[in-house]
Amino acid sequence: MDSKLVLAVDVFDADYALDLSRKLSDELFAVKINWPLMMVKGASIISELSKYSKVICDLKVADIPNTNALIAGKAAEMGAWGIVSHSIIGKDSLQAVASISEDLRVFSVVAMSNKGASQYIYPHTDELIEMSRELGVYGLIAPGNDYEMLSRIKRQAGKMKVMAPGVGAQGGSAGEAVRNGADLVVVGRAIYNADDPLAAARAFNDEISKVISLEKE
Ligand code: BMP
Repeated sequence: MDSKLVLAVDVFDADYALDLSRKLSDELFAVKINWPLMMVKGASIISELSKYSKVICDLKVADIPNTNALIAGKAAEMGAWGIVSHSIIGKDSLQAVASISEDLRVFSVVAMSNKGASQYIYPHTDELIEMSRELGVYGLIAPGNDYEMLSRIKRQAGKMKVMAPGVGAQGGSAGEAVRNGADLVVVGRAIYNADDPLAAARAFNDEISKVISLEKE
């Protein structure tokens, strides 16, 4: 299936993460792992999950270039399809991640879905997009619950893909996120905490498909 849905598997139970990724694989573009799962399972979870889906390592690397390169290098070695990096740390640090491997797509954080993002990141979003473009990154992280900011980022993204978390538990709607420019929609709790995660994932995909077909009309 040609899905735009990215499942955030922010759980501590690796068996549940693997089970969910296997059962939902047909509904997903990728699974996204973050520190909760990495902390209990280590980097081996990347290759385990890769059996079922593309894996995006949302480690939000935000360190000096050498440390960023060590982390991104390990993610690539374990088979990650993509990695999320902060960009506000500066060009040298983002470049260290971007130059690891052509097979490791970098998503650069240029805005976030939490309220506090408006304090320091939002005032620099336009510059961060420009810097990400210069470094040839694959994609940008934009808030799926702030449609004004999301569409502003999409307008400037050019070839870069826009991946939007903030949908479901954080109040954003998958349909509105896509209407406002999301190429990929991240959903975590609204799927992995659902009584029927497969049905929940299908419902998000239906919502997205409706918007896409309306846009085509
Ligand atoms: P949830 O759908 O349960 O709120 O999960 C969202 C996921 O996206 C989490 O992994 C979170 O760390 C991540 N995320 C986010 O919520 N907002 C951002 O701006 C960037 C993120 O990576």
